[in-house]
This record gives sequence, C-alpha cells and structure tokens, in this order.
Amino acid sequence: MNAESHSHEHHSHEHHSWAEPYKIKMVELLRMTTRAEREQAILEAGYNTFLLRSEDVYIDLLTDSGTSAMSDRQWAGLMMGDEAYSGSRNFYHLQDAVREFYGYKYLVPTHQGRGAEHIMSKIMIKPGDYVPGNMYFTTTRLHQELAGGAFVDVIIDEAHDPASTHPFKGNVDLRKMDALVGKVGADRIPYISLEGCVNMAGGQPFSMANLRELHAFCRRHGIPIMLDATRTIENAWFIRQREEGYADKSVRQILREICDLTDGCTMSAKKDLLVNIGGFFACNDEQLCLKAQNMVVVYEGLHTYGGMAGRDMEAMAIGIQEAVMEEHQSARIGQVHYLGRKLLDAGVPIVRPIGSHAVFLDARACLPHIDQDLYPAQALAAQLYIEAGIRSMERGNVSAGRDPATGNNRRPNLELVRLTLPRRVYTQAHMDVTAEAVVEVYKRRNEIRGLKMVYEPEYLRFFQARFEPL
Ligand code: P61
Repeated sequence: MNAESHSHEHHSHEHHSWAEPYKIKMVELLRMTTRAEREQAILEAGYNTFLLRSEDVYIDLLTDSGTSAMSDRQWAGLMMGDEAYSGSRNFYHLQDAVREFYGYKYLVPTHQGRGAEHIMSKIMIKPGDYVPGNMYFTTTRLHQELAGGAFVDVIIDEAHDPASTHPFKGNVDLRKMDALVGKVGADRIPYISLEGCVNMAGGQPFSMANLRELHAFCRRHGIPIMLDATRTIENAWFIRQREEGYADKSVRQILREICDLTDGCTMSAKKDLLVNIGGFFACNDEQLCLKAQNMVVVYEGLHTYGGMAGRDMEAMAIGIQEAVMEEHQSARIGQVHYLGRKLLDAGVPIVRPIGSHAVFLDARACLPHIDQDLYPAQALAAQLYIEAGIRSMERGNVSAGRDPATGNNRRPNLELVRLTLPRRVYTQAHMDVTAEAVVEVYKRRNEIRGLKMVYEPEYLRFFQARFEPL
C-alpha cells in the first residue's frame, strides 16, 4: 500500500474517535448455533446464504436493505399512519420531505426500489435503446432489459480493479459516454442511470466534479440523468470527506447539490432512509410524472401510496431527516471502516478504498485455485457461515448472471463477498468477532473447494440458485 492512499483511508477516523449518536432502548436476542447445525443448515440451503433461515444466523451481514433499526421517533410515526386509500396525510409529509431534502418536485411512491425501476424503465425505455450506467445493479439492469433496452457500463476502469485506491471509483468515464453517443446516437439513449456509492463496485462514491462534467455533457446531448438515489446520502458524506471545497458544506447541502444536477430518481428507501420497506420514483418533469402515476396504479397501488402503508411513508419521512445528520453518517460509515481496517491490518484482501455500506472480500485474490465458473465467492460466503454463523452475500459470477447474447456466465472482474452492515444494529464488538472469523477462514483458504450450480432460476438467479460442493 502506498503512503498516500494509506493516509487517505486513515484520514477521517483515526485521529478522533466517533461514537454512535444514539443509545439502545430495545434489543433482540441473538442465537449462536453449533458448527454441526450450521453445516446442516447450509447444506439444506443449497450453499446459498439467501436460502438460510435467519434463525440459523448469528451475525447477519447479508444486506443493509430493510435491516436497519428505526428510531423511537420513527416507531412513533408508525402510530400516526393515516391508512386512507387515497390522499393519506403521510403521503404529503413524505412529499414535503422529498421536496425539501432531495429537491424533486413530483413523488410517486412504490413498494421498494425495483418497483420504481420497473415503472421508470417502462415509461422511459423503448425497445432497441441503450441505457448507460456507472456499473450494473442486478434489478436495475434486469428491468432495463425487460423493457427492451441494453445496459452499457460507463464507469471508470478503476472501479473494476479491487486494488485501485481511486477516491471516487463511482465516477462516470466521459469518454465512454462520448463513444456510446457517437456509436448509437443520443436519441437512442433515453437516460443515464447514475448510482451513488456504487453497490457492485464496493460502495464507491462519485465526485461532484464528475457529476458536473456529466451534467454538462448530458445537457449538450439532451440526455436526462436519472439518479439511483438508494445510497446518495452516503455518497454526499464521502464528497464532504474527500472532495476539495466540500469540508465545510453539510451532507444536506451536498445532497441537494447532487439532486439539482439530475432530472429524477428511483429510490430503494430500505437503505439510506432507515426504513424496513419502501421506495419511490421522483422527477421534475410533469409529463413524466403523469406517466409514472398512471403506471403505478397498474403495478403498485394508488399514486398516493404505491404499495406502502401510510405508516411506512411516515417512518420514511422521518428517516430522511435522520439520515442527513452528520453524526449518523460518521458513525455508520465509521463502523464499516472499522471492520475494513481490521481486515486490511490482518492482510485479508478487500476492495479498496473501503466503501459506504459494506466490506467486500476479494474472493478472486483469496481463492486463486478456484475457477470462476466454480463460484469462489459463493464458496467463501458458505465457509464463513459454517465457521462463525456470519451471513454474507456473493457478489461475483453468480450475481452477474449470463450474457443474454452468448448465454455464458459473465465472469466479472470483481468476484466478491459482501459483509454488509445494517444501520444502527450491531456494535463494535460484533465487528471484532466478525473480523476474527474472517481471518480464521482466510488462514484456511487453501482447503476451500469450488461449487457446482445444480439449480438455476431464469431471473436474478443468485437469490434462489442451489449448489453442491465438488
Ligand atoms: C442490497 F442481492 N439492494 O444491496 P429494492 N438499487 C440499488 C440497490 O442496492 C438495490 C436496488 C436498487 C439490495 C437488495 C438486493 O441483487 C440484489 O428495494 C443500488 O431491493 O427493490 C437493492 O431495491 C433495488 C439484494 C437487491 C441483492 C438485489 O442488498
């Protein structure tokens, strides 16, 4: 590791400690299993951590999606649910919060992120279109393809290299955008999908400078920028930490500055917004909003609830206010970095820089003896569960799926295991236990064998695929 990147990663957390900006009012007991029980459980789950029962999991780092702890204020919000079929008071609270913090004029609620992606893809993409994005996300790309579009990756090359310490690996490569416009023409590009803290790249942010350049480029060519706003508040926090000129701006200001450079968004509120369910589509264009409102009644629910209960919309409106608090983000991302540093110090290969919501193990570097079509990351996730009851998620060849043109596995450069931290749920001691377990598995990495896929569903196969050990 070179000195510069080392100090960069240390910068924000080593010189002064952070503490959780809350205290604990209610707890949920955890159950530890025996190794024999876990071997049986993972066998029954077809070596797929998605198929484990949560009761058989000790520390659940499968995802940060819908797994965060709500505050007492959010729980109080649930009691204020106005469950009218239409025109619920909570919808208007949520619309006010989205207008205030994100700045988009029109809000169309959905049951979660993929509901919004479905609607946006249907109303914006025509068959034969190309949809550029800063790396694919599983559900996002699938909805683009189901609408007849083709996803085109326009993220910078560094994002595909787990060892690159570029501080903004979520940036768009403007040359790739330019090449796409040159090849297919701007009229076959309905929008660019821009994600903050790019999930599949390791939770890597884009910079404001890059977004400003992208905005100028897209204005010139008449291409809208549609934000995947799922983890944009975490992205804003990184801009504040890392980008020149932003240290004195608030996360809240930076969030608005990001959104003001975009035309609309899809949102999975189950991440940044500290709720267990929910999402939305938002935009500034009235015609687009009318189309989305019309589509939402077909697939989700009336345009003032879109698949959510009134109480869920209230909890989300409160969650937005809590998510932009500096002390929340500093503890949230600080905890991810605490775990990541422990693994780096122990010599475990992880994606660098450490990202927003998870620590990603580099399974390709850990298990060079396992061919990618024998799913090394899937095998490593299963082994970590057997070792310590810790549940993680494969983010590699299984997640990437097959290329629709050739039918072959995509074999992505990133073959990762994601240790994802729910917000406000686990303690620093849980991180210590997790790090010890990962180091233990890493020491015995040469004993780990690959897996054979024995059941493969057609869509989003990683959720339900089954494997057998070789
Ligand atoms: C996750 F294994 N993420 O990270 P929905 N955009 C982005 C997401 O991260 C996201 C959605 C849209 C999940 C849940 C999940 O391959 C998987 O509310 C950046 O989940 O519908 C979701 O939002 C979709 C896990 C989704 C996966 C797809 O754990």
